[in-house]
Amino acid sequence: MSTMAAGLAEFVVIANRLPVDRFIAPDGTVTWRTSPGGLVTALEPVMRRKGGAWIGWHGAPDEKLKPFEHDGLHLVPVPLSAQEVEEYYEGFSNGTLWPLYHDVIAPPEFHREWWDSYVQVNQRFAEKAARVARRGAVVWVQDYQLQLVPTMLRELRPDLRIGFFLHIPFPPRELFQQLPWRRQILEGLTGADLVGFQLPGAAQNFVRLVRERVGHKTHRGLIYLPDGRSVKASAYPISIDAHGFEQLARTPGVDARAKEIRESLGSPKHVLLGIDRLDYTKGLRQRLRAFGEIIRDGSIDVDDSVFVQVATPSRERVDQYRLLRDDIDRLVGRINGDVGRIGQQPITYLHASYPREEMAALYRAADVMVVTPLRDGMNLVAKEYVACRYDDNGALVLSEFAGAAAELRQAYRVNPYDINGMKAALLEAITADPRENSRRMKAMRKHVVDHDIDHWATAFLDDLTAPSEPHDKKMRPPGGS
Ligand code: GDG
Repeated sequence: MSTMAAGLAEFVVIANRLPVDRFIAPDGTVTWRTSPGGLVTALEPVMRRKGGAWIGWHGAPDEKLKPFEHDGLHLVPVPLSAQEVEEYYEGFSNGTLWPLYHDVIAPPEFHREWWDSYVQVNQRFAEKAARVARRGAVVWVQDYQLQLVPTMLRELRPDLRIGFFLHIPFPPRELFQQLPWRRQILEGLTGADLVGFQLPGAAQNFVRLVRERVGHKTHRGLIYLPDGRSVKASAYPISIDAHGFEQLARTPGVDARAKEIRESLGSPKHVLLGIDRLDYTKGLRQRLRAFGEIIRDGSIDVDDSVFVQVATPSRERVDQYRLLRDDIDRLVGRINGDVGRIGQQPITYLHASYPREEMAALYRAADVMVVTPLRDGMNLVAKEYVACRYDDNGALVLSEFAGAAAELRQAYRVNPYDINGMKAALLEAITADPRENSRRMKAMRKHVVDHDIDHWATAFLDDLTAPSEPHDKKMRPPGGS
């Protein structure tokens, strides 16, 4: 931590949120807890080794906090006012960019005040990073809330090596072009030396848009800027701490809890599971309808099968999320009312969030994991399920619109818009020969173990820190295509 003692970090992560949550005890004592998540797990060792700092909002509006140490991490809080939370975060990030980048499943809203706030908050993050980073430091900016930071930061600190990773999809031009501030976003991102996406298609969408909208020359995944700098755009599919999940799944406590869960569900033959943030991109409605219909059709018996759907509360102050909650409440009620029997509810719906141990126990308890987003950057739940199936049992039903589908090729693949197709895939997964499921699971587990979160972080950071020649020394692309 010697570098931080001097107040300057060699490695800086910038994300909308700090990786901690605050708890205030009844006696007023304040404690911080590291929020469990792959990103912290992956970056913690690098942060420790390099004397790193993490810059982000701490989660409470209208409050300024000094930088502090927690669990060996140097945390630098960025304040947000209540109005900025409403305009920059709930507004532009989650009411404009989120739906626009997810196939406009919900209509994005465009408001000029939201954009102004987005610019102002991105500038604040960039200024904070400019003060915290040591000369020549590596700075890694995370996600859609901070797309202007790379260029803003480069203007303040041209000596830095700047990387950006987008956790959500990057849309095709037909959709992206709706954005009134499309050019500013593209220019914001090209401030980075490396722009990472979940899938190659997203990197291609980005490069093409930069060529068409900003007018820079490009060649494959490279963008050539007029100042001689080049920007690389490439795919780095994110993953999970596979080893950590497997270890957790193997603990006797989790094993016992998994058995208990099955018993409390009435020891059915088949337990199906969905775990998602309650979000309109996750395809909850489509999957519940498909399940309700296979019971109604008599393809499976209500006494044999239970669907457990965990919907973690999310973005509850954004209108579309409130409406979604009511919508799903009604649908679950209708299906349970239509096809349930006394003491036999086909859907167990839980609007709550759970500790990691309980998540692992649910993964262990489920015969079929149902992951059916309408659009998803990656989907870590699918990978977590696979990592927890150390006995190679269980089946994964996976939407082809999740980034994870590119890697988990042995899953039962579905188009979530095709309810009949989804019914068929659910039935296939439920009734498959266990040896077939085991063959599929083994292959998927190998993939997740070999491509874990460390693999992801190392691949990105290696590329970010690899020396790049200025492009005037390189072969110019023929005709600048
Ligand atoms: C975005 C992109 C991309 C959920 N409920 C509980 C809980 N979780 C954890 C899961 C998983 C994570 O939250 C959710 O990750 P996903 O990838 O499934 O989805 P998003 O939140 O939409 O994440 C996505 C991801 O960023 C990473 O780049 O994959 O495409 O949309 O880890 O386990 N964890 C606990 N209790 C819960 O109730 N402890």
